[in-house]
Amino acid sequence: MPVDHRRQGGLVVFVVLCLAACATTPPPPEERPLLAEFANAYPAKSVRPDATREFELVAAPATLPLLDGRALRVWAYDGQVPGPTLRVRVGERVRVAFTNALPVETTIHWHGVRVPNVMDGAAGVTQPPVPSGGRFVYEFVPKDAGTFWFHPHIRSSEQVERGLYGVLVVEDREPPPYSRDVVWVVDDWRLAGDGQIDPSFNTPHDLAHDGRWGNVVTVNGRTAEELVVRPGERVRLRLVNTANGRVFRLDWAGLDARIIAVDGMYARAPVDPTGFELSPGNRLDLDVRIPAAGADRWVVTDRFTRQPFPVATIRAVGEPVATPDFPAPTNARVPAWREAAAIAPTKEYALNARQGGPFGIEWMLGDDGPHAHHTATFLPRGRFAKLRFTNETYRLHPMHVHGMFFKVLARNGTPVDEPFWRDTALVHARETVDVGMVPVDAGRWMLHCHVLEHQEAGMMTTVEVR
Ligand SMILES: [Cu+2]
Repeated sequence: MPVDHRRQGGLVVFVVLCLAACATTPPPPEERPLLAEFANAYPAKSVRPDATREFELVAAPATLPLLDGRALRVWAYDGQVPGPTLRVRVGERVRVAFTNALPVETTIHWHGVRVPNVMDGAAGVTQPPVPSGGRFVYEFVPKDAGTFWFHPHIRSSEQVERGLYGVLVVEDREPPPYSRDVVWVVDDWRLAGDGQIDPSFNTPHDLAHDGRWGNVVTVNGRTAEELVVRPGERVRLRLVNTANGRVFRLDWAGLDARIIAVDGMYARAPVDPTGFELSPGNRLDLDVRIPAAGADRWVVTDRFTRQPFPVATIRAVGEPVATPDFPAPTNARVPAWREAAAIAPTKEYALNARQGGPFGIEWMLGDDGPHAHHTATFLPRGRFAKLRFTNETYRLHPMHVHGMFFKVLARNGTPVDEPFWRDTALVHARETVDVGMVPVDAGRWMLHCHVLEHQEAGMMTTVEVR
C-alpha cells in the first residue's frame, strides 16, 4: 500500500505539537496539592539494575497430584500448579525465556508489575499472542518490591482456570527479618463428575453471573493446606487470589495478623485484615505473629459466602523461638488525597451488559461497546486522573488497571481513605467507585474486569498514558 507522505507529515506535526503542549500545560491549581502529595509515593523509575536473574518458563499440559492428591489433568508452568514462585530482589533485571508448549496460543501478563508496555503480555494490544510451539523473552526491571503474579492474557477464563498462574516475589533490597516468608495461592476449581476440570468454559450461567465459581477451593493446589510454624515465629504471609471469579473474605481465627501490603505495595500503616475482600487478582501481605504459648492451631475460614468453609490451617509445633522484633514495613507516603473529592472524573465508565456477541451476552465498560481496545482513554503522564466506575448491574466487578496503582477515593459518593494503593478494586452490585491515580509509566494499558468470564465477554478497554 502506498504511503501518503503528506498525511504522515501532518501526523508528525500534530504529534510534536501535542507533545510540546502536553509537556508545558501546567496542572490546574486544584490538582497541585494532589500531585505534591503523590511525589515519591512510589518510584517513577527503576534503579539501574545491578544483576540479571534468568528464568526458563514452559507452559505445557501436565497431569499432577493436586487437590487431595488425585491425578488432575492441567495446564502448568514448569510442570507445577501453582507455577513456580519467581523470587528476585528489587533492582535486579528479570529475564524470562518463555516457551509455549500448549496446544493453543498464549501470553504472560505480569499482574501489578510496572513493566515496559511491550512486556505487559496483553495479547493484541502490547504483543501478538505467542503461538503454540513459539517462544518470547520477557524482560523488565521491577520498580516496586512486593507480591505480584503472572498469568496468560488471552482466553484467560480457560487458561488460568486450567492452572496457568505463578507468583513473582520482588523482595526489598533489605528484606525485613521475618522468621519465614510464605506464599499462599488461593484458587477454586470446578470439577466435572469424572473428577477432572469441567471442560465447559464461559457457560451462559457463569457469564451472566459472577464468573466461574468452583466446587473445590485450594491453597497452593491442596484442599487441606497446613502451614506448620514454630511458636513465637513472625511470618510474612503473601496471599494471591488466582480464582476466575470467587472473592474471599478470610477470618484469621484470632491470630495476630496485620495487613502490611495490598496488591504488592506497602500500606501507610498496618491494617486489621478483618473484612478485607480479596477479589480475583488481589494480593495481601500479612504480618502474622504466632504466639509463643497458648493456642497452637488456627483454621482460616472464608466468610464471603453465606456458608463459611475452612480454607487452610496454621499449626505451631515444637519449641518456641524468640519473636523477631522490628517495626512492620510501611510506606508513609501513601497519599490521603482528601482534596480529590472536588475533582471531576476524568472518565466515567458504566459497567453494564447487553445481549449479543459470540457468548449471547456482552459485558461493557462505558459506551464504546465490548472489547473497546481501540478507544483508549487518554491519561496525561504525571497528572492526576480520576476514573468513576458505575455498576449498573447486580454482579461483582473487580476492576483492574495495568501499569499503575490507584487509590479508592469514594464509594457511592462517600469519600474513603484506604491507607494503601491497589491495582484491583471490587465494585459491588449497583455501586459507584471512584479511583484516583497519577500514571507515570507511558503506554497503552489494559483496564478490565478481573472476573475472567466478564473480561472474555468484552469487559475490557484501554487507557493511553503519554
Ligand atoms: Cu465483571
